[in-house]
Amino acid sequence: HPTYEVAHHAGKTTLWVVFVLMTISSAVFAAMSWRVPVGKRLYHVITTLITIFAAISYFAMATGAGTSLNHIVHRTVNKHVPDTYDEIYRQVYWARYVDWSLTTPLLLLDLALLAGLNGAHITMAVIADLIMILTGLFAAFGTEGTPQKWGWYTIACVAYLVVVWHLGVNGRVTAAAKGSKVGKFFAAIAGFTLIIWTAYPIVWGIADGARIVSVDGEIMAYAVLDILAKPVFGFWLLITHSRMSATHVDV
Ligand code: RET
Repeated sequence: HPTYEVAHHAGKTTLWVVFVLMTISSAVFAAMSWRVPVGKRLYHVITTLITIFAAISYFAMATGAGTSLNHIVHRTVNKHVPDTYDEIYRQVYWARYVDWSLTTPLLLLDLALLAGLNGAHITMAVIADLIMILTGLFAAFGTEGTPQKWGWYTIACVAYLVVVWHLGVNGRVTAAAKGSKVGKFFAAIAGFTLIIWTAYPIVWGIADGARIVSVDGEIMAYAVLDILAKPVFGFWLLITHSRMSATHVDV
């Protein structure tokens, strides 16, 4: 008798709510971009695309697409009786990884432009980020009880550290060189990003990984994080950009 770990009413409702919030945010960001000259719209364009991609991905998930059942055979070893096997099917929303593979590089680009990071650092950060998301996807479908699942997860965490290194360490230095206002703003918004982003592998570990949290719980946790990482981050960046001329980029 296999067990099914799938989304129920609370999870599905949450997906629709986030779809609506991402759509509204996209419209507001687009409207904000029309109020500034084209030459000052780079952050607006990047930030609007981020919430548009998220809205598309949430539409897919809310309508029951972008998901598949991961087949798990869980072995319990007991030396006094024969081993027992539990068969589990857990819903994995792979649409998230499609979303993240497009939106996390764009979020990094926002931060990299703000910091004035050079091309070498931007390329390394974006590619390490892509490796993190793709190996995270492999982890999500990796076979339990073999080194696959947590092996991929470990590789993804190493890639994440590379991202943190480029943005957190090098970005801080170049941002501070743009003046103390930009330096302080970068430290604040990059610090916020670091906290939010670090919560993703933790949620993954206890929900997808260890399966301690239900699929509904997982949907709600990612919903809160996605709203902080995209719309809240975006409003903070665009409003500060409009008030702080030193954040301007000539690209
Ligand atoms: C995974 C699992 C493997 C280990 C690591 C992960 C990191 C994911 C991150 C995701 C960030 C997503 C954002 C979405 C925006 O809405 C893939 C969960 C390290 C950092 C910011």
